[in-house]
Amino acid sequence: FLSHPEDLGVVAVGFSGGQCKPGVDAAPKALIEAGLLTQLRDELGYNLHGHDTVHNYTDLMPASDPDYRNMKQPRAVSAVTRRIAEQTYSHAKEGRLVLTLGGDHSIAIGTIGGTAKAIRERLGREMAVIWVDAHADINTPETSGSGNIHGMPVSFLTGLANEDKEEFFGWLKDENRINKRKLVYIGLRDVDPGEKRILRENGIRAFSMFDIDRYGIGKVMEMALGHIGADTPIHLSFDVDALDPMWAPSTGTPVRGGLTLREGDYICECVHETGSLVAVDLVEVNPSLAEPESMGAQETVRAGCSLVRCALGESLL
Ligand code: EXY
Ligand code: MN
Ligand code: MN
Ligand code: MN
Repeated sequence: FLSHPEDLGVVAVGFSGGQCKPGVDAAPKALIEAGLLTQLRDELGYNLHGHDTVHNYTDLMPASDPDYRNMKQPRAVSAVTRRIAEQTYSHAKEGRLVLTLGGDHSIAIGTIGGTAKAIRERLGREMAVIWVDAHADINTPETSGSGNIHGMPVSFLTGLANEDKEEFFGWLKDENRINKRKLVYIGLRDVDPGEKRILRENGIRAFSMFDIDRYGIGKVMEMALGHIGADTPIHLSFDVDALDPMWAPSTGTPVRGGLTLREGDYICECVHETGSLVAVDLVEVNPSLAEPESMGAQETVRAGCSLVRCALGESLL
């Protein structure tokens, strides 16, 4: 699905407005300083585009941003994700593979919104999304208990949440949205009651940690990719909190009982192996949340680098 599979469009997003803990905006810098982009260029052979800047979108920050429909910082998140959508769109429109380094998971409104539109225009196809996360991030503004938008991106992307006003995600159009039948979750273990109802009522395919324990990650990936169907462009949105805190402690909403690093890498390897990957997000690494002496921040950054390298083909022999 890529006309330039060796060309990688990089969007480094230093943004934390989808939740309340500072520090997740420092993740792209930490991942890059750990050598991620150098490895992608020198070891995996990608030509990088757009990798020289970490965007913080300060020009888009509103002077005041009161809650709207229970959403916190709605104008900032809407404006930033709108800009991100333009960035991922222009890479994907060129036929490049797109890598976005977050940032909190609200940014997926932009990353997916932009690639979905480009894939429609370039290939006339609906793309699938594999959402790897401890959480479902499918609250509507009304079902959310926290008001944090990083718990809502999937509801906006699937059209389950709607809003007409430009400054509150009204810029999202059908061309930016994804088909809920082509959405698959992996790794869920902390899903709000309202989200469970949404998943059930909409028949959304989800593989929880229960399924991974029951079937093993090999079978789960077979079923997940089977649901999407062969020959469908795939956007992989990987929240590092899908990993167990043993591997990724430095993240805003850690939940015990998660994926091993090896299971996370395996998910990424399987997606790479399809040959259908068009975009990858890595989000929710927050280097400032672990005790400095615990090395938790470095461990989490290292895990994040490993996931991205696996998604981009490191494991091929
Ligand atoms: N479901 C909770 C909420 O909506 O606030 C927690 C969401 C955490 C979201 C993290 C990024 O995956
Ligand atoms: Mn090329
Ligand atoms: Mn998430
Ligand atoms: Mn999460």
